[in-house]
Amino acid sequence: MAIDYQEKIPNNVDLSDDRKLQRALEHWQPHFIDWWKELGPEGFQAQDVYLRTATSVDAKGWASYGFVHMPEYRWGIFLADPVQDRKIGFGDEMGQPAWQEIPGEHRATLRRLIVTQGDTEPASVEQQRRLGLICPSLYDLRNLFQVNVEEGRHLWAMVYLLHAHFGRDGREEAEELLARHSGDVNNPRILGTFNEPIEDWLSFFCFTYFTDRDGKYQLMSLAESGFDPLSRTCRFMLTEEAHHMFVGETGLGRVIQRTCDVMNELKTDDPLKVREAGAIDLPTVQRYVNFWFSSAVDLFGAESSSNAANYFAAGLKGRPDEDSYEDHDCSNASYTMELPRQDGLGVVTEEIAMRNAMNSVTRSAYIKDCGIGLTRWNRAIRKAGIDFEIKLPSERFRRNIGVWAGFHFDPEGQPHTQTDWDDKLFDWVPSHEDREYVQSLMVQVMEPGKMAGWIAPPPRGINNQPVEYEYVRG
Ligand code: BYC
Repeated sequence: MAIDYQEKIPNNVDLSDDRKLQRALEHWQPHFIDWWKELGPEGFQAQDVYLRTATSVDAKGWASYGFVHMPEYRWGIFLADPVQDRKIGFGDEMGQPAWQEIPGEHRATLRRLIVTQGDTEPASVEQQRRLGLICPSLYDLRNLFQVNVEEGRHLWAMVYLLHAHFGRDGREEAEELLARHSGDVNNPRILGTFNEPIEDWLSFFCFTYFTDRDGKYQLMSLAESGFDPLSRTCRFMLTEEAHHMFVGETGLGRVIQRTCDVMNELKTDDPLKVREAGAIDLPTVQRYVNFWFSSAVDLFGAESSSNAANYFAAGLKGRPDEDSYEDHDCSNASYTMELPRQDGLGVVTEEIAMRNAMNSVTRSAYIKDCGIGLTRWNRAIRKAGIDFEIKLPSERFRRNIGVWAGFHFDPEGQPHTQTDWDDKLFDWVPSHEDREYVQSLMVQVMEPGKMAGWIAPPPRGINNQPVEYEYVRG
């Protein structure tokens, strides 16, 4: 379906046929624009940015690039094309036709899931809003803004579902999505990670690598939903998530490459000497990885969760790639879960019902996927002849949600006493000095093709443009 970009709200959902819904969304739109201007990217609202705009849901619709002022980026609502006669693929109602309208008994649960998903999108824009002022290059600046405008559209997608299917409570929830703010003590964002400040680009790259990958896994789970409009929205959003993770993986890869180059130039593996030369030493990169990975691992919820069991039983939220499993009912299956011994100084196992273990199943798939980038970075480190390996910490490390919360397990998964933990924590996560050092490197570079000294240039530009292209103008 072609999308009319002259409409106030470009969309592929026949909005003009539903005047009430159109009016409700047109009422929300100025609130969104005000929020974007106030809490979106600082300092670049009037610049021309070389952005990719999705003009349709097929592969061809992804090829549209052009210069846009961010507040005028078209926030089209998109649903992936419907699958004919789609059926619910798991749980107690498996094989029944997917719902086009929400069954009354699932209304509150679906609303909660959609609101939780929707809340993360503006949260991440708020977290990243000052990064433009300290960008390492125009190429990176443009990538940041591409990520930001797409999060804006993901918010629109969730708001569309709330307005279209939840009546007055949906409209109220949509307003709340703009009222909660990342890090606000009185009205914070719903999930922990989305209240963590992102004040430097190393954190941004870790966030897009680890947190956006949680986005991928949660969207894959919701794409399995028996509520078809949610499934179609998430399928479309997933196409954008890949670029965000690319920004994270290549960003961290370029930081590591630059560090290796400096280490080889200076023939040193002394972190202090690396810092004196203005690069980010590898142990500091590891501590940032530890911080953001452990925060992201919490986003999957508790290891054993009756919420997750209910979502699965009801057909609301499946497992990523549900088709790849043989058993889509799981009511007779079990899962062996690790948990801390009562004194916190050991690990025991327990059999739990598989339906209750769905968060653990998804988390394990996520952790495996996280490993792929590390393999690439470690290959580059080895190729540079340097003896260092970036590792994923244990999923027991620094948890605030689930069975490991309140205990003290180190990145290797070994238990510690509170005193031990307090002594060693800043060997494992960035200390105040680490953050200050990284912050000291964050100086804005706006000359086309030029890179800050702590990051290697990318191998190629965007959309066949050269690296030295002027991606942000004006
Ligand atoms: N922080 O039974 P449990 C993305 C709450 S990222 C704070 O274990 P459940 C993106 C939980 O809400 C993807 N609270 O939870 C990435 C529940 O509260 P209520 C976002 C937490 O329901 C980058 C209570 O603890 N999408 O798209 O099985 C940039 C009991 O927990 C946390 C979704 O998350 C936490 N980390 O699973 C931009 C999908 N974890 O309800 C975007 C929708 C849990 O008792 N959300 N709690 O008040 C869900 O599917 C589930 O809510 C969760 C939790 C997976 C988050």
